[in-house]
Amino acid sequence: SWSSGHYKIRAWHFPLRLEILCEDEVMVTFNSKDKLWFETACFGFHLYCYELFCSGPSSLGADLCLHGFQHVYGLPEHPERLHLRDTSDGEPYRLYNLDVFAADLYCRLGLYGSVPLMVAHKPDRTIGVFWLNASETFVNIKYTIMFGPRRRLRPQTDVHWLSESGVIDCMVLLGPRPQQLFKQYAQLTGYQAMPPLFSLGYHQCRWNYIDEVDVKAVDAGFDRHKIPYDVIWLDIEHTDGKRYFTWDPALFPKPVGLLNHLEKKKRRMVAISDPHIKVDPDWSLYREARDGGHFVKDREGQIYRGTCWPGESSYLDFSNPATRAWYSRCFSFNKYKGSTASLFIWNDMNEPSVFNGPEVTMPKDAVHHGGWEHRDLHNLYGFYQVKAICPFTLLLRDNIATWEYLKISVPMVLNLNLAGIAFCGADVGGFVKDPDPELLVRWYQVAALQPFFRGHSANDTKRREPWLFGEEVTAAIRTAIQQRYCLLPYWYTLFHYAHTSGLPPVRPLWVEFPKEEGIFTEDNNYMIGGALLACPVMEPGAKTIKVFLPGSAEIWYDIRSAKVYKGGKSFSLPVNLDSVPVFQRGGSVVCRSAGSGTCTADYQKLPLDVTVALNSQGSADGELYLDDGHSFKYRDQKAFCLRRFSMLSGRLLCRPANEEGQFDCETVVQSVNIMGLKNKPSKVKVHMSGAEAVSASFEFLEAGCMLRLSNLNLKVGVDWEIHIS
Ligand SMILES: *[C@@H]1O[C@H](CO)[C@@H](O)[C@H](O)[C@H]1NC(C)=O
Ligand SMILES: CC(=O)N[C@H]1CO[C@H](CO)[C@@H](O)[C@@H]1O
Repeated sequence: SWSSGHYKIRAWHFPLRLEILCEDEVMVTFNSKDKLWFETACFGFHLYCYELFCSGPSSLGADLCLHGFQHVYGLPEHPERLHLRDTSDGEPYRLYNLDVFAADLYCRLGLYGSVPLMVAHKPDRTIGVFWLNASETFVNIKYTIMFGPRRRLRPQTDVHWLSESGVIDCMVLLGPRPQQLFKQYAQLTGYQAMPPLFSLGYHQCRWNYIDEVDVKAVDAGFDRHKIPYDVIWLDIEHTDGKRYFTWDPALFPKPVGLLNHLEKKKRRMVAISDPHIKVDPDWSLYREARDGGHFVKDREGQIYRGTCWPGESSYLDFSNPATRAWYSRCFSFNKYKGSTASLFIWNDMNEPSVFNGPEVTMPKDAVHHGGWEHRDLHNLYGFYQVKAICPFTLLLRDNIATWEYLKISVPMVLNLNLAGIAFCGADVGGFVKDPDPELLVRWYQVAALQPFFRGHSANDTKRREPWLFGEEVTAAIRTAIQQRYCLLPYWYTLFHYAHTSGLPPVRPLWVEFPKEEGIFTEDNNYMIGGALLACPVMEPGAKTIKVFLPGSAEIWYDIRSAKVYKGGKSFSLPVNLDSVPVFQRGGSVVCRSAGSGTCTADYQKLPLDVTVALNSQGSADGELYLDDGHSFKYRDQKAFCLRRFSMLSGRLLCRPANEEGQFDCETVVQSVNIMGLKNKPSKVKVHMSGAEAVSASFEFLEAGCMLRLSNLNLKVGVDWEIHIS
């Protein structure tokens, strides 16, 4: 046995067993049920694969007992609830990347991405089990209640992992707090990249915007209807015969002109680029890939061919470093004709999707660089593609325009966030079929509160740009998108945390309230950062919704009405089509832009509204992260600033949260709202460093006990204080 601090590990060699203990209590047992298993089979080696290393099918597995736990999460991506189910009555959770058109709800088969991280939580500890393997993997989960020490009833979760190939490389992350677990996982697998600010705005996509005229008309529609947006996306049909890196000469004859037209309004375009390359010896890119040895091979050593959008296609082998280097060069302006710096890339179909392959993917015996079989690295294929050009998104696609798919998008986004994929969101409106106007509005409202916000729909759906359903619908969608833009200072700060500490921007309620067992399975309501609780409306015809605000010592404020609620209670809240219930936690400070502009380019110019929500002790704090929003200067030259707003005993301070960064910004705080004051103040004074204190005019709204200070014009980058007496 070994020990370190509170922890101890005990090991037995036959049968192999490992126990992880904390304060002499067993937390995790490895191989508790003796299911450790290796099987290797080398069939086919002599017959087919003379020069190739070909392992053939094999399997390996192991089981772990998580003592005291009865709630496990993670293992995305499945169209499933947040809290994973006991699988003894049915199929195990399967991790195998598949392009499933209109996936069935609650199906455990596997979708576009697979993350072999399971997170287990109980009131005093959050742990993670990371099973590092990229082959087809199954996970069985069994929840039981056992007699523990001193005959106390003790829950436990037994987990059985089974993979097709590789070796067992299983890591247990010990937490104990959720925030520490996220950091441990990020240290192991990498932190979320800092997204450029524009990518947090609204994206408009469709399969397909037909031609340049269509793109310009949709773009103009957003201006005409005063709806902010940042990016318009082009799906496969914009290419010349599904040859990526090209443009259809009739439909998009002047792509640079189109990009410049959008760029003048500070907007961007995204074009699709899939990993399958049309078999076409007359196309130079195909020839380069073929002659450079950049394609996946079949078991006979020939270039593998499958069917995808262009018809017969070969697949780039991104596991080969030389292929990744070649692929990234394909995006240079001189090779990708018609592209400019305002064109961004969408990598799709990289499960990889093969229309005539088994389960619409690549056969497991296809052969990659170094002789690895596809079975060994299947779940990493898309990872290697993005590794080549390093973008940062993961999309959920092929959902259906129904209320059930809207609802399932919330736990799916939460489980992805738990597993380190922060930047995700569902296709607004549902990819397949046509949403009715009410569903479309609700979908915008829900998606505006998720990290990645993009409208998307299939080629046989009706057009659904936000202004096509009458003024009431347009207005409700406009409000949802504007609210999103106002909240960008907060979202950007959350991504700064994800980037630096691994904290997911959106979180299940238990992450913020780890001791409240009643919310461990809550799916519909969740936290955006530590300050805002979202409970969007997801029922048709809703007149009221049920809200539960956690924490019996907490105070919450409805962000629309400033109405105060005590935590630990549930209640029903009246709603209409415009309602997007969000509550701010007492003790927090949230910064918003005062206005939404036409796109994120206006963001730096907009002044800020600061909302201080006091807790029962009359204090609150919160941070704001700022940088130029697009470059790596925050990293290379420390050109950023992180400011802290803290309120205690009637004094609100604006100070640096750390001294590390240097960023000159003109952004000013225009107004401050303080919610939860006990009495109307008699005086409010503003102190700037090195200047005389000045009195500020204020309003006091008795109903919400809210103090409102406007026209402040205080630079956010300098120190100041507001004293209330
Ligand atoms: C949608 O695209 C698919 C694939 O190209 C095509 O087969 C189908 O006909 C298209 N549907 C419509 C309505 O355009
Ligand atoms: C191909 C692949 O990624 N296989 C992995 C599966 O198992 C072992 C342990 O994690 C890894 O070392 C292999 O790289």
